[in-house]
Amino acid sequence: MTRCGTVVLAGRPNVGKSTLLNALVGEHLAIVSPKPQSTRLPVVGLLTKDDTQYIFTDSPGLLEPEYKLHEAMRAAALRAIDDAEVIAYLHPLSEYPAPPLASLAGLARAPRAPVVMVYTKADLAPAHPETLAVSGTTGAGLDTMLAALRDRLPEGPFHYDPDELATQPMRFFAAEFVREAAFEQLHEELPYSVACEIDEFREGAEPVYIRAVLYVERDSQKGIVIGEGGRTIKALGAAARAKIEALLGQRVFLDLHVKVLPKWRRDEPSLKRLGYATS
Ligand SMILES: Nc1nc2c(ncn2[C@@H]2O[C@H](COP(=O)(O)OP(=O)(O)OP(=O)(O)O)[C@@H](O)[C@H]2O)c(=O)[nH]1
Ligand SMILES: [Mg+2]
Repeated sequence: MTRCGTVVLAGRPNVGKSTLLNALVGEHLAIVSPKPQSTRLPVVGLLTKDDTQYIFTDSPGLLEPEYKLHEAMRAAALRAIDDAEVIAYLHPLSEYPAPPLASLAGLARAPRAPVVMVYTKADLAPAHPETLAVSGTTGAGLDTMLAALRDRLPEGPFHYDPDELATQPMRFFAAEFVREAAFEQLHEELPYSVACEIDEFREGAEPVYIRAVLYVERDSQKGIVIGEGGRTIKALGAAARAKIEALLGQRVFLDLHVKVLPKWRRDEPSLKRLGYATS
């Protein structure tokens, strides 16, 4: 009998959830950044290995909301935890031991699904006996983690073709990779004011034509994102295009524009339009 089920990767911001999703799936699906709070929406990655299909969900980091976007991120993370059949609770090994997930997440009671404690960034800290520790960077511990998860997954048929890696549309990843490039190329708080919307995605064309709008919150930010003579937006677009091409496996023309959507992080209709639903 095969096994198949959903596993959420949950934990504080910056503990390495997205890096681990990518390492498990073997593809760069989820955006990664040294800056915390880079993931805003869950990203699903599939791994089919032997008799087991793992449906992983990378979730936004659990945090204390300071504005509406944070509330949407927290709601999305809690929903992903609620929906999962197994919860992989991630915490850096250097900060052993982890607080209980329920207290970290501010849950009224322990979550319904079984929790597997996974210590991350094992390459940065000395080993602890009896702990499951992994490194998304080196790949250490991944097989042990998969075996522990497998034991807790329900028996049942696969939900997806074993060759599939992702479930979300390419335009979702395109918008995410523009954001990842923004996290890499823009400084300090600016990446947090960046959102991306894909206006057009013409797949029949060669190269694939993608028209994207990068939103910031203020006019002054727009100037910085564009840069002197358009230098910054050009570099950002080139980096984003390379990421999209790598996943799509096709050449891409990325038509990237910068616009201001005033205070979108605190504005419910703007959040909704950008796909960050709060409820
Ligand atoms: N050395 C080392 N660094 C890691 C490892 N996993 C993640 N990192 C780094 O830690 C930082 C955060 O990684 P992410 O994968 O973006 O963390 P996250 O938990 O998804 O963060 P949010 O989405 O912001 O909540 C990045 O700079 C990663 O390169 C690891 O196993 N070893
Ligand atoms: Mg992340």
